[in-house]
Amino acid sequence: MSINWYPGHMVKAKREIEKNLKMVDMVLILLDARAPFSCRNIDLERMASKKSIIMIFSKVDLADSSHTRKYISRFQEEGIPVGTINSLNSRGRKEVLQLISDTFLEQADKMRARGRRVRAVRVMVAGVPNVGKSTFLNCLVGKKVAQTGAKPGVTRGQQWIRIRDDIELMDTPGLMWPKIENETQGKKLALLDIVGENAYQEYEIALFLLEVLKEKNPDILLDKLKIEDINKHNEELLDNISILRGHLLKGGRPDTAKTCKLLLQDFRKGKLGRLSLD
Ligand SMILES: Nc1nc2c(ncn2[C@@H]2O[C@H](COP(=O)(O)OP(=O)(O)OP(=O)(O)O)[C@@H](O)[C@H]2O)c(=O)[nH]1
Ligand SMILES: [Mg+2]
Repeated sequence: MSINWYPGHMVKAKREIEKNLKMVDMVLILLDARAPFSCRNIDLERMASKKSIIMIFSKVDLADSSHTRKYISRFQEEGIPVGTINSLNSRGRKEVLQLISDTFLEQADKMRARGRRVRAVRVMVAGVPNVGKSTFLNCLVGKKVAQTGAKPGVTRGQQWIRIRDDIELMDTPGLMWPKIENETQGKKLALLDIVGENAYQEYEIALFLLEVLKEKNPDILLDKLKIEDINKHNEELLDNISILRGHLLKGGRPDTAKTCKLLLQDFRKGKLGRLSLD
């Protein structure tokens, strides 16, 4: 199965970002902390290369902390300023704001050197679908602003939200198109609910999840999913889970479709525990 997802509105998303880039000093790219490399889009990074770029791992509460630390080092080795946030409880908010102003310092110095007045840094938040852009924006602003932005048919000027004296945010986050380079990455993005559900089959993605669990965190299979023997084919494990959870069709056959759906849901809500994919 190859996951190929690039619906029409992603073309529009790209154009929108191109247009909005002209108005900002900095692009803050949100990446899912569970798979930050898979969420990256080199095309966007190229488009934004004349601006400052910082990357923030979202949903850090759902990721495995030891992996998060490793991913952070790898981004830093590339010279990318990086931070983390849990937008649901605002943990990391202060650090993100500090990272924004620190990153802008160099640009501000250049402005000063050219005799220009240094104004507040203008930041656009961008990220793939469902990565947490709206929640993040609301968290930074401290009240609900996102969601109200997208009104089809209503054209209006860009709004800026002042977060601090030195930071202004574009009120609508940029929808970034996922760039899928290979099958595994596509499956990760499907698992994270980043590609639309019409691009994959839940069965395949549930099998992929079981494979990842076997490899990275068998304790989840043993303790959370109560599987006794994990050394079986994934298809068989799935049947075991159906039976354990009582997902059965008439005649007692496992209701695989139901199990897949609920398994994916549980993972996405963090009910299986913290898990990193990259
Ligand atoms: N656990 C956890 N969930 C989060 C976090 N941030 C966002 N979410 C959840 O992720 C889901 C998507 O969040 P949104 O803010 O709507 O994401 P978005 O990027 O704006 O999505 P689109 O506008 O559809 O592209 C929601 O269910 C949020 O509650 C976080 O830091 N931790
Ligand atoms: Mg949104």
